[in-house]
Amino acid sequence: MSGFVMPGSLVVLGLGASGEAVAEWALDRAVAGEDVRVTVVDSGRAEALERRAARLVARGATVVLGSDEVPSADLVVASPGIPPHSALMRSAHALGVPVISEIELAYRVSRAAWVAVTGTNGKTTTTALIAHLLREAGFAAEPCGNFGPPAIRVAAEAGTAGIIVAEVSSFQLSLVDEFHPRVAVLLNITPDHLDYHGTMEAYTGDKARIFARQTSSDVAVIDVDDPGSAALVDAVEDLGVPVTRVSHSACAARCACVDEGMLVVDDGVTRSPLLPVGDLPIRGEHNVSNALAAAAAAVAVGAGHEAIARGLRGFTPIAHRLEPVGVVSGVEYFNDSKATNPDAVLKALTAFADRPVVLLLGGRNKGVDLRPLASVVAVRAREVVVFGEAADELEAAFAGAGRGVLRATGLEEAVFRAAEAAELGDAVVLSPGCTSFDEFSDYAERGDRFKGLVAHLGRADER
Ligand code: UMA
Repeated sequence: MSGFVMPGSLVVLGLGASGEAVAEWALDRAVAGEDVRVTVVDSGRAEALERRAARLVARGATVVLGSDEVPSADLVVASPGIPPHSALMRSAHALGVPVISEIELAYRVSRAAWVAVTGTNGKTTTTALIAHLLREAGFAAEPCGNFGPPAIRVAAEAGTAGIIVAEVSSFQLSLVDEFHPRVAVLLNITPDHLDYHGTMEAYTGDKARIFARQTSSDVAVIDVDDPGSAALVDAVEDLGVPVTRVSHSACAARCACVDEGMLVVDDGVTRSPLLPVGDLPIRGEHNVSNALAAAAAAVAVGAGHEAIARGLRGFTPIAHRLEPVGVVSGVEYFNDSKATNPDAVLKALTAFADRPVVLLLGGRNKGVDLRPLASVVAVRAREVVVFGEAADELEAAFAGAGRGVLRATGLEEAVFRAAEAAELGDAVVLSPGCTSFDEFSDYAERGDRFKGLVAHLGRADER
């Protein structure tokens, strides 16, 4: 425990995965004899919330649903999805007590070293990959955070020899204070979550907080091919933090780059080729960047080059990120449901330079201008099917780019329209560029539904 003192009264904002984990952790501490009273407040009233609330109440918590009033507390821990200007968050700040994110709480509670990964896209793959590479090198590394189990669950259990590898979102970073990762990775910054942060400046500012407490004993890994993240290098170096640059172009000391077709890491002393780009099991140019960043982070922790190369070769792509889900009538289907912003879609398209794509775009827009996406996709995709709440906006954006689209109401109809439009050898890619919340509870449910629909097409094809 890094000197964390349990507050007498703790209020948790939001009863989703994050809030539930914080409340359970605090209740466990109460059972262990610590003096803490736990209250959870959620603005919603859904049935799933009632069930979750009943479980916590049975363990001694107070749960208030359907309210934006935060009762007095010594410490408030906010779920990441609660917007800064929401009534609930305003009420919490009005108390005048510390309001922190779950990731900040997990950091304060833990005794392990942290590797933290942020960026608009690629966080999950890179986080999973770093944990995989570190395990391959013999470290006790645990992935958690925005992806995987909530960080508080993992942090509370990890010992001093453990390494916590956390995917951290801008939402989680917006409420950190002491958070101080030994290795901090920034992959890219492109427009996303503007409905939450308001402006790109605010979004970038929250992402940059990952470096705020780092010192000359730490390492920052920053992708310099992405203009949004490259713009922060000078400020991080001004803090005295050594920066490992990530790039597709050959670079000098302290970098992870592609040099003559090989992934190379250079720690400032030794330059080590790892493996040919073509041997990576994950597709697309963005995954080359993710692999380089992961390798640089693993080097910074102390992993050996052989273990890193072995780990990169043996990594299994994760679900909902350009996940191959089957071939029906000579057409291959890919589930990229986690692509919820335009940049993620553009990155996904780089994986299909070798064949025509039928692209499924739609869902709920996060306040982002979709027109630049339409102008690129209009040229790149054989066919585009738009669906969901953003369908009108997408159709108009494509009309502006001089191109028609196919329309569908929801995902199911979109899949069937894509199957009709696809030709032998095409790839049908669900890379929606929007959130799933108009039709599903999250991107995973949307991706699973997509996989089910493709399996159904496959069965129909066999008959
Ligand atoms: N709520 C309120 N008042 C509000 C807004 C929300 O009470 O004004 C309540 C809702 O009624 C709901 C709860 O807050 O009951 C939901 O909290 P949440 O949105 O923080 O969701 P969790 O289930 O706790 O999941 C969060 C992350 N969600 C978000 O950041 C939106 C999960 O990341 C993360 O896996 C989980 O904590 C565990 O750490 C998901 C995500 O979409 C995958 N992340 C974004 C992304 O990747 O783009 C950042």
